[in-house]
Amino acid sequence: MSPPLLKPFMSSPPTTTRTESGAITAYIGLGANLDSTVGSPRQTLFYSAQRLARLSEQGFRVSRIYTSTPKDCPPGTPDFCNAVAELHLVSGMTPESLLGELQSLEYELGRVRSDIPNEARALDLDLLTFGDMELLSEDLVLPHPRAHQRGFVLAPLAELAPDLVLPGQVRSVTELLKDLPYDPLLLPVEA
Ligand code: PH2
Ligand code: MG
Ligand code: MG
Repeated sequence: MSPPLLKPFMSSPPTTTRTESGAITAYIGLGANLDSTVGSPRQTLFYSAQRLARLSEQGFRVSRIYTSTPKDCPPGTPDFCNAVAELHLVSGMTPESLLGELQSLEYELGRVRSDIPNEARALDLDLLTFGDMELLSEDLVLPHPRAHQRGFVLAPLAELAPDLVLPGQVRSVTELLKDLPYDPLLLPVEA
């Protein structure tokens, strides 16, 4: 019998800074502009936040829900609801495993993948940051490559972490937000 094949050498995975308690903080962007299996975009974001809270092992925060004008979307795209959630991960969760969780939840709530870029969707869950990790792989780019240019990400993110400097940026999310073009729709939804 030939000896078992040796596993190919794997370089150690990228590490990221943990908070004092040992947790990694991840921010997730939530977006919806079609009804899902649980209801309207607002109901979908509310429900999704509750589901995301289960993945967070040390506290959980979510921003208010904002309305926002569709950015880089096909003509006629409905307005969006957006929010950002903050998770603290202590176990062996990796960016890839977290991404898998986000994609399963999108699918469960009725997300249908299409080839049309930025088509209307029941739920979009984007991994914005995973600690201070910078990653460029086929499946995942960290931080999210357009997070720093998008008001619908920065406004809810600034509620949770106004002084956060996204990896690779020099200005805080609050400073970045100030310089973006005005979006009259970008407002928190009344409770
Ligand atoms: N998501 C996109 C593209 N454009 N525009 C708004 N306002 N909100 C989004 O969540 C959004 C978008 C791609 O995922
Ligand atoms: Mg997105
Ligand atoms: Mg997405």
